[in-house]
Amino acid sequence: MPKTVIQHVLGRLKDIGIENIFGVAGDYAFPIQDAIVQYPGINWIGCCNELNAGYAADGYARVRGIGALSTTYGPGELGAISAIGGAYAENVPLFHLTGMPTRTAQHKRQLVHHTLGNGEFDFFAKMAGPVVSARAILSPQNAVYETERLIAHALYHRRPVYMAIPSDVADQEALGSAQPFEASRSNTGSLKAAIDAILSALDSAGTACILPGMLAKRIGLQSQLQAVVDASGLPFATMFADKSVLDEQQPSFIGMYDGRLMNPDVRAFVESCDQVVTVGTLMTDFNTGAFTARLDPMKTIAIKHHYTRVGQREFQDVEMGDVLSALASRVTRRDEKTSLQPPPSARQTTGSGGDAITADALYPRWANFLRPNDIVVAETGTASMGLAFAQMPTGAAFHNQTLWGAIGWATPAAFGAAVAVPDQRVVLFTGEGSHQMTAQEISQMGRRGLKPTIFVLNNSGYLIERLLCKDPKIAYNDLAAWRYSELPHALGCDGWFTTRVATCAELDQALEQASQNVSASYIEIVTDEYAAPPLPQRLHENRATLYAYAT
Ligand SMILES: Cc1ncc(C[n+]2csc(CCOP(=O)(O)OP(=O)(O)O)c2C)c(N)n1
Ligand SMILES: [Mg+2]
Repeated sequence: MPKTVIQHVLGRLKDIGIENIFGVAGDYAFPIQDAIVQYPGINWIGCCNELNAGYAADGYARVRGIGALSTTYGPGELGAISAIGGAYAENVPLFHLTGMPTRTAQHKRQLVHHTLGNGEFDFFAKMAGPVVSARAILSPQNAVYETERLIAHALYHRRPVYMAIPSDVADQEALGSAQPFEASRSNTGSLKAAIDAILSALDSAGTACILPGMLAKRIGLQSQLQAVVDASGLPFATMFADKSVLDEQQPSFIGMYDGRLMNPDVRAFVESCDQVVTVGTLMTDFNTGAFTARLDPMKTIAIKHHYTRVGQREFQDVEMGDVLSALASRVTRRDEKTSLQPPPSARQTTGSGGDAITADALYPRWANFLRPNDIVVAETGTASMGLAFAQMPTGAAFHNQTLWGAIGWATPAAFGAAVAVPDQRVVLFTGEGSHQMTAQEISQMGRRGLKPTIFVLNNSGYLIERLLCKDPKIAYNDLAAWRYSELPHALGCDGWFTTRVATCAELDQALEQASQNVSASYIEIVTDEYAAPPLPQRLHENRATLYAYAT
């Protein structure tokens, strides 16, 4: 049977691991979305709006390696564009499938709905351009070739791609042909030279350590990276965006490295090493303690996705996976001695009874609540800045949008993660200001019988902004006061455990109940307006030097 354009596209997406496509319906996308609903082994996952669909696909892809969303033309696709930008910044490969008006409507420059009314039809594909690695408008002739090209881009760059299909094209027979995408390989000579250079740098280093990076996780190289840690005996520290790339319960983990803002012992050790091996890290503001980290490039071995740098020498055409595998088999084991210990996993908690929930009371309790294999989704704001310094249990993954930092991401991303792995516990930590942006997506979790644990930190406003701006009490940091714990009920989340807690005793009871709960839990935690964990406090104290705008 000849395949239609959309059948071909979905077949290839399924081949590379896509089993769920998030989105919002629309008439120009009907042929795409009819096919998704009918396609064996692919599920349609409806979302409340396109931005949320983008975030949900992003959360799904962080867990499963790749994700997809489908939207309609114009207002539909533009709603998703901020989420696509986030996926680009954070190396999350997504397929954005959007429906377009028919080719005839385009040729006739018809005044059809969802256009700007000026007869132009390719504006929205152009607008997608800067936030994707590649884009295509399909025809029956180019569909097969363009699908392979977009797959190659998404996987080679680990970035989103955009595909628009005119509504008369989707059900036409796919006419062309193309070689299926093949994963890129290293140049053998360059690979050997890179490994020789790395080994020689390590052999002459008195002390060395590893900074594992999130890109290694996005490419699916965690076991190869772990093999390097095991074979080399090198300790590792982790930066914010890279948290939980490797298991934090192993003796090689020495703690979080955040420049001069946090953990001075970790900073002193990392920065004193003769060699630091970075694997897919990015030296962003939030990874480097607002650029207070000091790593000498001459003492850095940077293993990137498609090239490696050893001091000044750069080795092109060497794949991260090949470098890690070769390194694990050739590196000499050393027993790097550091006196550094990661924070204890079960932390002492403070506060009891009717005491208010301070940051000191809250963050250790949250850390103790986590268990092995949890999927933690932590929103931008004070909550993630506290939790990032809690040691994750074995197998637990910590997800945060550290570079893009769009508040509102975490709630739909937690939905996407829960769709990706319905049998694992997904725990969402969000500030209430962020939650207000995308809270309606919890209804999709309820609708699908998913069982997340959701903590909404209610500190009466945008606390992180209060701490960074000139006047903490300024009007733009205040919020409408919602009754958060009533949202699940209003949004159709039947059978959820919901509560609002304002004292330590209430919090302890809620945590206990949530940990026993076989259904979903939604806990609103009320704290003082200024209850902040150490990192945001440090940012506040140092804002005059760290942020020009705060002076
Ligand atoms: C989409 C988007 N809009 C605005 C911001 C700016 N911003 C960063 S953090 C923040 C406030 C977060 O408040 P909340 O979720 O209540 O967390 P808190 O810091 O109070 O714990 C805002 C508005 C942003 N990062 N992303
Ligand atoms: Mg808040």
